[in-house]
Amino acid sequence: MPITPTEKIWMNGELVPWDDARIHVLTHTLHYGMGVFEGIRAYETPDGPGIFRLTDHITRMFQSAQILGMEIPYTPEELVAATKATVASTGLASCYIRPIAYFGYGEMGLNTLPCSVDVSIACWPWGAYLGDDALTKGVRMKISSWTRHDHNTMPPAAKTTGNYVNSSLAKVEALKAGYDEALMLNPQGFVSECTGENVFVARKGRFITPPLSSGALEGITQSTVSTIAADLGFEVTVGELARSDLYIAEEMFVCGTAAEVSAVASVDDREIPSPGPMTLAIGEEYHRTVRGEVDRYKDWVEHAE
Ligand code: PPE
Repeated sequence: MPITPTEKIWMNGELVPWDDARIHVLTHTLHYGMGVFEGIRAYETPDGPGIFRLTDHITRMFQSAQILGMEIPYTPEELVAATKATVASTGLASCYIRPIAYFGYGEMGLNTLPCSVDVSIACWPWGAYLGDDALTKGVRMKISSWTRHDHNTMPPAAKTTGNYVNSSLAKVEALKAGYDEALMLNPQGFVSECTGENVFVARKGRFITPPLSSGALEGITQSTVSTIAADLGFEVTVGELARSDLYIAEEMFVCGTAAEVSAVASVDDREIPSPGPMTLAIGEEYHRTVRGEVDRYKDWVEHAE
């Protein structure tokens, strides 16, 4: 999806003009994929842009860095404040936010220990990730020929730049085959997640979402949606899903910061009732929640001071 430039990007402590946010071609992470990043959304609210679960996203970024053995030269509080300042500098009512920490210029070779760590935060307006009607019409999914990373190959719990080679291969394969998104199985053959979303499948009236051990990212939307679903009176459990569970799903949706709640209309051309009534209720409540319209979830919406 195209990027629309905004005014400023935060780079290593400073807000610099958009066009000046450049890096050297010998930047370490460009070569070896050892970077950690986040995808966050700010939504329009009557009190200005509300950044949804900002602190949780920054916390996960530090956990991703911890897994890589990367020391981010800022505190989480500093990056929370920097994110708010970046959003405020654009004057946008809503946007997508992309913080990234990466090994910088100056060292080459696989040893990251001597490398500097650089951090930047950019934001820009971004529309619906899987299409405007993803909640109401549903997306067509294909099980990928690519397998999700094994825990001892690439750490799936870390949101690292390098992990997305796997996701991009699967995404492009699915798009070229005429589908909207790919579903990834892990090396044991169980459902893990999509290229950029977690998965929820309804069987026998309750939702099942795969555990972290399946190789899925610990999704913040997955956690939000699990809370919303339970509060709406739907049962949600964490559990293993086999391929055939998807083919006979009563309802299915995928969720992520970018994709929000998107219904699934079919998997490998097996149709799934879409959007199911539970999916629709959860998706609509998510829509209100991120905009600060649901009192009990208001603490998730973080405003610039
Ligand atoms: N799994 C993967 C692999 C993933 O990339 C995401 C986010 C999720 C699950 C859902 O996580 P969360 O956003 O915390 O609910 N994917 C980001 C988009 C990837 C992209 O760059 O494109 C996102 O939603 O921002």
